[in-house]
Amino acid sequence: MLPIFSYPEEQSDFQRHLSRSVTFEPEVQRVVQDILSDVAQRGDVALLDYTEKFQGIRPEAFMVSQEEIEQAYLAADRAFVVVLEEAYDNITGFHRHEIDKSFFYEAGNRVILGQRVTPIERVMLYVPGGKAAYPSSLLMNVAPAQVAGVKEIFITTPCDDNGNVSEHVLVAAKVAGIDTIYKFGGAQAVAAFAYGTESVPKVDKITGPGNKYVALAKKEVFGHVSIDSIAGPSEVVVIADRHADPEFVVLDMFAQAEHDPDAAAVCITDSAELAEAVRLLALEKVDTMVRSEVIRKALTANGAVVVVRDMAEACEVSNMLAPEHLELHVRNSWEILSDLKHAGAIFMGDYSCETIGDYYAGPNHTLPTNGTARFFSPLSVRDFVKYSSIISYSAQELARTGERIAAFADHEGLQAHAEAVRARLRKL
Ligand code: HSO
Ligand code: ZN
Repeated sequence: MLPIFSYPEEQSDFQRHLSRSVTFEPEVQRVVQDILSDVAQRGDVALLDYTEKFQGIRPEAFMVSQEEIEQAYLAADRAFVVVLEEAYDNITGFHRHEIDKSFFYEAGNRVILGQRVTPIERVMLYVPGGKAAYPSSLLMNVAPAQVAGVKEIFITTPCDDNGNVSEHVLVAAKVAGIDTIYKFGGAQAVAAFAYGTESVPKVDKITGPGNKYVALAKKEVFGHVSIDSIAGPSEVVVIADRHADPEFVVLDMFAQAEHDPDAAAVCITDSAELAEAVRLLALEKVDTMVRSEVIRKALTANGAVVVVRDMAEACEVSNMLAPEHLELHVRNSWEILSDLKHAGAIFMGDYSCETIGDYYAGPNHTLPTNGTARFFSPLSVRDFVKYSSIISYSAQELARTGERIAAFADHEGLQAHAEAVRARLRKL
């Protein structure tokens, strides 16, 4: 568990150790495709059939009732409700800074050009069931959609054997003001909202994490509807110097590892002493953790400590990994920020652990995974709007430029394009 590599000497060993690929097995692809086309054709009945087949329950109602939501809310621990409310306010507050405004400008000669921003109208947010039913993820998906102005937000989450959904999810939904909650999960739920059924509305966009069937179903319906990114196994990189506290480093690596046996946690340090201390403490502590088995698996398969010669090299290695989460346990984290090019979220200094970002601070915890921070960004308000170009031309400007535009069309051999302009020029 947690081998130590030195960089650059052992760069290729370390890269081999950490290489993870996200591929969907052909069997999963076949199953998902069947589900998608069946739900597209047979609607509600297919949705219920697959729910019965995979979960052993045929829910009587499609949606959670208002009483169920109220009951869950009243039964919830008050302190839990309060922290959910605070988190929701923080997340909403952060996302308000992301609002893109429409713009219009005068381009001369009474021409007006612009871009108008309008919200996507209908969105479905998928919330996984079982142990991974995270109320935090519900808040992280709902808040930016609301800030964007999405009118209709639906949640779907798989129900248990008795037809009930996670109370924690219901409480979070109540805090976020959402009361349209469906009881379905899996690829069949994605299909239902992508195509619409008798009882499930067709939406414009589907967001939220899920297992490999859900992820592949989202990928398959992309284009028919919009989706957020496909979340892969997640990771944390901790850059630490000799001032770092090994206990903080280890617990932050464990926090990532406890999510999933495929999660990755890497510490990059210029101190051989700290590297050794982190490894030893991790070995000592792992068995004391409730999820020790998952942590051990993750840190054995995808855990590493990399010893570099200086902070410039630490940044180089981090940029190579393009991690989802990047923590800087160094004396002056702001000093190296500009050298860090690719990361989903960057946590500055010893007191900014990932947990704070996962639950509470405000920025979104839905982040690009598996090296995709090179080209993807955190979930944001921008994911819930779309942009329309506005073009308002004046007769004067067309008189000035029209013949050139028509000639451009001639070069493409598109006569009607050219004539559309020349017809106007004749009237001027
Ligand atoms: N670290 C996860 C989010 C999460 N953590 C939810 C706890 N609950 C992915 O960024
Ligand atoms: Zn987490």
